[in-house]
Amino acid sequence: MKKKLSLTMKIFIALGLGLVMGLILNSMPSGHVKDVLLIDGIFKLCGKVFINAIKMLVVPLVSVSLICGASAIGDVKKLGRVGVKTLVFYMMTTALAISVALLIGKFMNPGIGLDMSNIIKQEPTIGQSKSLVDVIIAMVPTNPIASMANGDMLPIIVFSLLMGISMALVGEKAQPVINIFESLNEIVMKMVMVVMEFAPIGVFALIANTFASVGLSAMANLGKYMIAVILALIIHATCTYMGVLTFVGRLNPIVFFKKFLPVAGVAFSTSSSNATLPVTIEAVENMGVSKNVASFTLPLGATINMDGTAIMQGVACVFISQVYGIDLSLQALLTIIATATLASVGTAGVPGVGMITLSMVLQSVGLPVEGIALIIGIDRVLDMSRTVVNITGDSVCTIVVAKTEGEFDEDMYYDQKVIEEVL
Ligand code: DAS
Repeated sequence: MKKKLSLTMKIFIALGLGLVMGLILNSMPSGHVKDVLLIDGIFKLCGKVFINAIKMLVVPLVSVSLICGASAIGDVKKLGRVGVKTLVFYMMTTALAISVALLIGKFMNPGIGLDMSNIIKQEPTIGQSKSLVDVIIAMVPTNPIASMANGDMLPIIVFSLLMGISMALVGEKAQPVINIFESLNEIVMKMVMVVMEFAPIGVFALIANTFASVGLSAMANLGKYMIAVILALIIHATCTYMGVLTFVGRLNPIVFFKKFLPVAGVAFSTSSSNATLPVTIEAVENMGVSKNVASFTLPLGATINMDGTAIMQGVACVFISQVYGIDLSLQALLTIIATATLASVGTAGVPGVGMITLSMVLQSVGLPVEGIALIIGIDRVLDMSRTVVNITGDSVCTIVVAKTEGEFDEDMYYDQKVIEEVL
């Protein structure tokens, strides 16, 4: 029976065909077929429709998933000490992840040399005309519906978090509404998957259009972008997580990484934290974490903790700002850190979700969402890599929190078989 091509394979094929088509068009002289029928016609139509579909999902995805996420963790009393510790750990490592990404992006300058500013000029709305006080005031919406209608992401995040936490604090009486939002969250996740099914068409059109305009020169910049993301992922996974295991957990990190390899393989191949969750829970319990901690903190992490995704978003913001010739002020960088950290709170771990929340982070600092067209073609490879970092962060935080709570069997972590192999 003919094996169905996976979406990942279809996107890779679309990427290759779009690249070839774009380079052929770039080498051709201007003409009616090239410019009107293809570039301004078919490719622009398919590319813009796909980008619009991604932008269409931002407000429902972020607001519904944040309300669900916050209602699940909102009642601090119910959450307990373990939950609060885990939450603090997750938020801190995500903020650190995106800071590392912004530094690597500023150091490598992946977007310098590729000028797309003639295609679109958009000044960032944050950090240029507003003081930090104004930015913070603007985060609290006077009319949340208007904020949703205008796609003002920071006020939407604040309102959604407050609503979710309030639902948790109301308790039983809010349960019918919580159930509705949980159903809505499933529906929105399905909408993400439906839109991502059209990714091959969108990627082909966007890549063909981009390379028809800028030619091979974009290859070097996209290569630098990929290297910057992967470098930041490696730095975060090794320095941050090894440091946390060594200095906070007082554990040998090599043992962890050795035992975690099979889980990393599942995450890489599925590009989904949610799909990897059963394997993650089993591996972490085999490393000595008690079932009741692992079965709470890991599903929580698969939803609210996405260090790898935050890293991609940090580098992508720098890349897109450079490509469009837009300087990011310190306030814009701080807004990116806040938005990407908060945005990851409710976003479930499914393939491609990072691209959708990226459009939200871009909007929060007024960067052109159209910049996604440049990187969406290669995003699948990066999605596989960053999903590995996402679940690694969940697991490292879980182990350290379990150890500080006395819910950890160190003998299981250092079981003899592993020591002989590793040390
Ligand atoms: N694929 C997502 C995950 O499962 C991450 C992302 O899309 O950025 O964690």
